Amino acid sequence: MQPEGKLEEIGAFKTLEQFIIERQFTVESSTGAFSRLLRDISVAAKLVNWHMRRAGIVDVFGSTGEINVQGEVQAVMDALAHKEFVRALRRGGECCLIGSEEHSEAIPMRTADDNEGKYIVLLDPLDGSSNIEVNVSVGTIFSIYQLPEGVKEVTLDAALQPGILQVGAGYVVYGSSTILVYTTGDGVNGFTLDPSIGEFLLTHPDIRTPEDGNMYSVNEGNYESFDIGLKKHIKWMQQERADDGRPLSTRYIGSFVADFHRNLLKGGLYMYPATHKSPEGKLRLMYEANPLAYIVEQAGGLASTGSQRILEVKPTKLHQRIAVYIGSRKMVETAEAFLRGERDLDP
Ligand code: AHM
Ligand code: MG
Repeated sequence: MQPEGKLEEIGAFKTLEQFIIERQFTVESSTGAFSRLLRDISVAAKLVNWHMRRAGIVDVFGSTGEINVQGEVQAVMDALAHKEFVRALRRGGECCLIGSEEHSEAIPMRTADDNEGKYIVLLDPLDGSSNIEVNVSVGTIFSIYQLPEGVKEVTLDAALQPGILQVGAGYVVYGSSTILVYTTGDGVNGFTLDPSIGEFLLTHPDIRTPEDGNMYSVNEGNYESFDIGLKKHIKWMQQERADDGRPLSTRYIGSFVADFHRNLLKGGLYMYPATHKSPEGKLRLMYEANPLAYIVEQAGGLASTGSQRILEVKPTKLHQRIAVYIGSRKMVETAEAFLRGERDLDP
């Protein structure tokens, strides 16, 4: 039998659905469409979670044999996650256009007899999918825009908006537990999936990221590619000093969303600069960098290309790549100063 204390504990948490509805009532003109869109996203996340938890038992490892638009091998789970999100958003009817890492073109959702949906959803259905087979955390990242006023025909152009115009953004980490974190520009809140009742419960209200941290995340295998400012910055973080916490620790999972989540809660800096292999950076602006940039700023942190605020970059294509420096405010500022050549190693 469940001890009574435990039952009370579950009852004390607010569900994601309750939270969304409470927030909806604070917006006078709200029609509930946005709340329904968030619900659709959370349903898809639960379905992806369900697939993930059975990975290894049913055959969802390996590749589909397809090469995705990024020129990368598509994992079976990538394709499954993409399908679940598209299906949930289509069923829900609040979304007019989807842009997905797993699909070369934007996917129109409106049909002739249904002209309602006014939200654009851009997503990476399964970020870090190369980690699935080895039981390492992966995630979903999503970004939401409103269809601009007066736009009748919904094409990719409608989605090519800078990140500052996002009306919502979030991610899900399928890790030791499954957590959904999102913002609508009014703080950042995190909800842990309770598998016994199938509900996301508010476990991380009003997340604030530490303004400084002692962890940095970068693929140092690419060191030879880094420019001199970044090389110095990394060496500076590795210098041993008794008074300021250096050397810092390296933490790099290779799932952006999982590295980001840890750094958001603990304080830290994630960097994916341009490299010889990926001269524009590896991460995608529209569905990786922008949503996490919105969240980190809402939590008190910063997100930069190294020289510009990510949220102000005007996108030109759906799968655009960009260099990313994201995390605790002081750490991003220090990275930018090194990149500008204003900082140097300590003597
Ligand atoms: P993906 O969206 O195809 O999974 O690729 C993005 C991933 C990020 O999750 C991760 O941080 C990065 O690529 C890792 O790249 P690398 O192996 O070059 O360090
Ligand atoms: Mg990704």
